[in-house]
Amino acid sequence: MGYRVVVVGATGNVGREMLQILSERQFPLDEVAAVASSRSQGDIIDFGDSGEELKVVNIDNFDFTGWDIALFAAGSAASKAHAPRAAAAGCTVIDNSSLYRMDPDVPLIVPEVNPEALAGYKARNIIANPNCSTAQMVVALKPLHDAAGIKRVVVSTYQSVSGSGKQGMDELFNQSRNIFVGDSAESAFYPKQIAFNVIPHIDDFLDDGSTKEEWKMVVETKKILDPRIKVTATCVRVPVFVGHSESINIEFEREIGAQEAQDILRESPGVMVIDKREPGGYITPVECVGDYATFVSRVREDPTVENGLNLWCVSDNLRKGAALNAVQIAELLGRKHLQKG
Ligand code: 11C
Repeated sequence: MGYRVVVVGATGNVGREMLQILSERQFPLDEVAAVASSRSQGDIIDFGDSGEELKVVNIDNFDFTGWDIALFAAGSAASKAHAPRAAAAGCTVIDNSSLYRMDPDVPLIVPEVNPEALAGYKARNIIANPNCSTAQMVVALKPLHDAAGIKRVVVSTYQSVSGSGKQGMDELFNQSRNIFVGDSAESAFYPKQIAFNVIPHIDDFLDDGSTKEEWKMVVETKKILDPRIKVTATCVRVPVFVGHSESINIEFEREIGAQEAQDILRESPGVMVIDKREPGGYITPVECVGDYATFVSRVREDPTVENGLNLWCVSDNLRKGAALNAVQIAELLGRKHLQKG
């Protein structure tokens, strides 16, 4: 006996990836529903590579009664409108939006990092999935924190356009082509030109001059990993289609060498170390697309602070940063709390 699973936002970048990952990981399913806004009602979409097709159902008419798990990937407004009624109908919500992440009654889970926090999910019957840039960073930080105690993290991100959805991907594609053939480089979606450029601005500005994306990395890392860790972030959009990269500087309580950190990371769940210290002996975003791992390269000591390390971290933002993490939460939920059969 399997689960009845709903994917909300099934026609978007992350929703499609959720269907693909449910199918490729052979999640034990009795039934899967593809749900989206009225605009997509009746569309036929693939259930991953399974060969099965799904007819998209309008979220406004969808009754969550009798469904076990809903993976929401339709943005905060849709989560606000529909997640509470799904949860109240007995369908456990795993929400990919930022809406519930900092709610003290909603666990914010990365299965490799804080699976024990899932125990509190029944308070609201909602579980939150972190921001993509946070998810990959905490997977790399957790084993190092266990080994030497992280005091402070300084992170700069290089985030792909797929993080901002299809419109971002379309703008990078069209603008690159237009510039190449000598047409206008006008931006309609991003605040500045994204093709052949970088933009130090993701999400809204806050009063202190940081952006909401940077704030999310700070508060989500504290909630998932350890509230004592100090984090400061600069988040930058780069002209890459898929794959977020991060340059991370870490200050530890105790001494930890680069070799020791590499050895620890090699043994850690969800991490893949590629660090040959030669041309090409590191990972770049194009190589991580379609993969489950959080890749770590360029591990080296930072002699400018006591017990400091630098590393480079890359992951598929649509997978570990979103859809894969959500499906892993569903798997954990099934194993620990919603056993079937
Ligand atoms: C980006 N990290 O790359 C964002 C996308 O809070 O879930 C995910 C936003 C979020 O633009």
